[in-house]
Amino acid sequence: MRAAALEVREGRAFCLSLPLDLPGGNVLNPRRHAPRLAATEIDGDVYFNFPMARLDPANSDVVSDDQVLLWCQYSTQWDSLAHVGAWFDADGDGQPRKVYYNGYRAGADIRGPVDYDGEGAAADGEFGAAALAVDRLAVKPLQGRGVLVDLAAHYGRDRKVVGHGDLMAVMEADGVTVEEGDILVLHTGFAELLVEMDGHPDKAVLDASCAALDGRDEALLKWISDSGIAAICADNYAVEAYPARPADGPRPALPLHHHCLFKLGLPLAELWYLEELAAWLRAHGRNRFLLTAPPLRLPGAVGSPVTPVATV
Ligand code: UVW
Repeated sequence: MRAAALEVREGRAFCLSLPLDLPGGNVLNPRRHAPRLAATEIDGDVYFNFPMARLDPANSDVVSDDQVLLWCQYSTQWDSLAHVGAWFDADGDGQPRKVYYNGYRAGADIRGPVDYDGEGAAADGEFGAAALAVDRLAVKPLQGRGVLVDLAAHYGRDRKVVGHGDLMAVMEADGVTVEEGDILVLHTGFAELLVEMDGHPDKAVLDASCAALDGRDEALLKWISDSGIAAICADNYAVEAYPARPADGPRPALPLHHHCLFKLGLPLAELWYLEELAAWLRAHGRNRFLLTAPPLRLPGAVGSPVTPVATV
């Protein structure tokens, strides 16, 4: 944390969030929708431009307040460790079970409304992650030294599945080093493309654009483990290329998520907006900054919107 604070030299801050109503529509991920805002109500009165004189003629106030239906991972977001688990023999009894990081169990700890495989369904009021929820990152709170790797500066907007060799080459060319505890931040240009699409994302163009990590590259996964980084944040859709490269036999569909969220306990963040920060860092020959990015302190949630702030 002290090392992160020492990166604050100019006292200038950058917002690393997209407007939370982007990408727009739901072609990027059909199960996620833009936030739906509405006014609050009480006793049939809508509290928007509400004249408080209706309660007492002497009142001069006018009040608006609102509510939101929020898909937690629609836009700029954190994925908690409760986001992706696996079938795994955590007890060593030869019986794979549905578990998450550190052996937390589907059903007992990560409580869903549907009993898919005998894990049990959450009773009323019990839904959500009783362990590993995203609010842990708010309580901590999530802050540290961000280190930006500017993949977009090297690959432009071409589709590029980035393996260990590619990442090392970009880092070496730009003089980037990461140390234990750093937060790796990957600029691919994907979020800028979304901004330009202005709420009407073209899935075919997005699928064929920008860099994404190769989750099937064992050397890359090993480097992530060995580097000791605390989290990976990217401006693209899933940090890793999805769908992943084909592989035979039983295997995770999201191999980088599996490695980071399930095996390492390393949170992932997606759809961050990095254009201005990346340009400023490049212009000033820097790649490190203080990153402050706590999610919502929303108990039980698996993911969360976030308004990350980089201070340089
Ligand atoms: C995918 O859905 C591919 O990734 P995530 O859930 O992490 O956004």
